[in-house]
Amino acid sequence: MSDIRRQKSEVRVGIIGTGFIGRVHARAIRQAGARLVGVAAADAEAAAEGARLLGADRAFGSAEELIESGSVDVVHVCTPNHLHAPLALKALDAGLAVVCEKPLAIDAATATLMAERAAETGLVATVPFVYRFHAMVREARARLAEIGRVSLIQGSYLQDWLLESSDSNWRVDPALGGPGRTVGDIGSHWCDLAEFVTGERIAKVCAQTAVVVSNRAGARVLTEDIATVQFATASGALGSLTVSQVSPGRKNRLFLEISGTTGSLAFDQENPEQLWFGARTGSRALVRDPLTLSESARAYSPLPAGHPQGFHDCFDAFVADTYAAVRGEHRDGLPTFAHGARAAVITDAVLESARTDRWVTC
Ligand code: SOE
Repeated sequence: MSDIRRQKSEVRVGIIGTGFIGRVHARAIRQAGARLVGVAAADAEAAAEGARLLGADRAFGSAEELIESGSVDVVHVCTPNHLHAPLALKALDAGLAVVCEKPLAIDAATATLMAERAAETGLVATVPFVYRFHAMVREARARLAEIGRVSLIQGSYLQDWLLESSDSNWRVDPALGGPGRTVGDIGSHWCDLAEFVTGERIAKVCAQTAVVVSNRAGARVLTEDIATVQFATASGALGSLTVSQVSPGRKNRLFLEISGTTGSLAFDQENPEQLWFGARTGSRALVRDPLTLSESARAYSPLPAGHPQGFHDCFDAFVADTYAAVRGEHRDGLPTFAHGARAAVITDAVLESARTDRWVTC
């Protein structure tokens, strides 16, 4: 029996990887009242620096050492993509709960295997599809019935941090990031959110991808900077998604709009305090206000109206819900490895469609 089932009071956590997102995880871990026992990184020196920066009790010489130490109950895998699967599987095999960054794996088959392994072990295994934790996303989900039958789901996720040829990152290298980039890195968030809010299932996709900046840091770029996807859901709704990491001025603009037969809902991640409710007459912007939100959204609205919440709050709520699940409590809308695998299946379908120039089912 893992320590976590014996020791309910304090969740002991290790982080593997100390980049930008590792720091966000560390903050959320502390916020959830858990203990950040240790950090592992690419090497012992980076781990020592990471432990200092993240405020962990200690540094581990390697990820394996951390996983096998017997001193943690939960491992957060915050490494480049190619290490997600081996490390998450090792942690599950060691009886540990796992939080693994997205994309869960660099291909759908591996991600599916990870979801199956997590289900077999019964351990909590989650993926930070954190935009689910915006209060106004929960509000959209709660109000879905008010817009009638969903006919159209569309939107985009646009960034510009890879606009210049001098912009580079491990995600661009297929050996570390996987054969795709923009679709798995940010398109996965959008697809997860679209399916989460609507309850629809994207059933087939027809996509195009392109490399816009063909050389970065002296190397030829092989992974897509942009993609356009049209899709149909299992119930017959139509949709489209545009993703880009080279759209000047767009920093982290995830936009999702759902048209129903009687109303519309629209959410913009960069303006997360509002949800647009569209109607033939009387369209209005709903504001995040715990006094008027539906019950499911209120749970993710700790601050009063007019005190803006954002990305950190989403992350904090995601980690808090993960640890609640570790303690055996149910939390609605927790993104698990099954959702990570689902996003990986859609990602693979998009990349295959672009490659083969045909519709692909997912
Ligand atoms: C970079 O594109 C990135 O940090 C993604 O990896 C995250 O998942 C997204 O939330 C913000 O952008």
